Amino acid sequence: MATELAIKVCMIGDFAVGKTSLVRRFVHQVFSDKYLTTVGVKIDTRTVKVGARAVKLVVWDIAGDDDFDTIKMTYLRGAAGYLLVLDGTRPATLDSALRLRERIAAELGELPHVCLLNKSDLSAEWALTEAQEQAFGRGALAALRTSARTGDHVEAAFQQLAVACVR
Ligand code: G3D
Ligand code: MG
Repeated sequence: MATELAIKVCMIGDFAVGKTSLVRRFVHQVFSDKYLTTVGVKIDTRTVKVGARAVKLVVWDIAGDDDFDTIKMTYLRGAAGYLLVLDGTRPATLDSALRLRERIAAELGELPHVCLLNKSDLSAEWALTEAQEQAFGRGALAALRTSARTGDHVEAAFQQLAVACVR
């Protein structure tokens, strides 16, 4: 087995877009007991394969209801990349995602990220135009419609970020 490489990736996005649910789905297990309660962050890990390499994704997720306008950019320190999540049934979450991405770029420079248009299972309530979806995906490694409920594209989102981060 090749030496395991560990990389930090962060979940970014407005409140209730599904960040925690996506991590739970990806990690396939009950919540880990690794809490950093003092900084309000929860950390889960899962190892994926990138070519012949084992890559341990160390996934940082903000606990509770904290919104990113109040969170410090130190959350992202040392991150190789991030997943930028919106809720496809709530267009306002696109605005917050775009704002967050700008802030990250301004403070930390361009970081690899994958855009997740989450809650794709709620197709009847989908509220984004094609133009909005394109704007969201611009500059990202990929933009994927995901569902933490059905698991659709969740695996692919984390995998694509892992591939880009070890390249
Ligand atoms: P957050 O961590 O970004 O704040 P959560 O978001 O993961 O806590 O999810 C917020 C709510 O959205 C939860 O509902 C969760 O079940 C729901 N949710 C997350 N992802 C999906 C999805 O892909 N599809 C659907 N239909 N719902 C999703 P509750 O009701 O528990 O608040
Ligand atoms: Mg959460």
